[in-house]
Amino acid sequence: MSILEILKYPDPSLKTKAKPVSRIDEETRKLISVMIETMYFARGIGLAATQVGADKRIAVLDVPTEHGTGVRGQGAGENLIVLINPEIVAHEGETKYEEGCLSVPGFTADVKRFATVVVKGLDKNGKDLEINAEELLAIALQHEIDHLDGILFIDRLSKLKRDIIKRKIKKAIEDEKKQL
Ligand code: QAP
Ligand code: CO
Repeated sequence: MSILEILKYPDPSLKTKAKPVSRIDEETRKLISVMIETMYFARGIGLAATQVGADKRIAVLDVPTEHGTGVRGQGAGENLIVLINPEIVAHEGETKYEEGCLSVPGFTADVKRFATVVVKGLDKNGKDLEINAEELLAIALQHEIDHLDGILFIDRLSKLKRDIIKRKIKKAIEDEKKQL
């Protein structure tokens, strides 16, 4: 078991645009396995390498769905997805969902996203992967790909809402410091 620290807003490393993985070597495989352990330990449904300070385009997700993800046999969890170098290649519609993030603990906000996405990438073995996603999985994929581009869900809010939530988060961090 190996758990990594999850970086929290306003850590500047969260703004990093992560670099594509060119080779799935031992180091990449190790990173993937600790990311999966870290996501489950933190009770998250998605985690991007950027959130653990790794400059690589890797995301892990385990989104609960009624019908499953359509991507099976990848790992331990029925819905576990390991995505390397993911890209949105098609999208449709628009939806709004109250998102949270392990890097912005305790805060949520309504974020506008594409309703459906087609995401291409590689699985943990370097095999081509294409995911047709809707509902929560579509949202989670967009949220995680954003992380790999250095974007947090709060960056997707209107300037007014963003400024309000950023002020609240900074206030909460200050209050937490005073408690010590
Ligand atoms: C990304 O988010 C996501 O504030 C994954 O106190 C977000 O796992 C996918 C979490 C929205 C789909 C929709 C957040 C846990 C977990 C918190 C997460 C918290 C504890 C967030
Ligand atoms: Co997040």
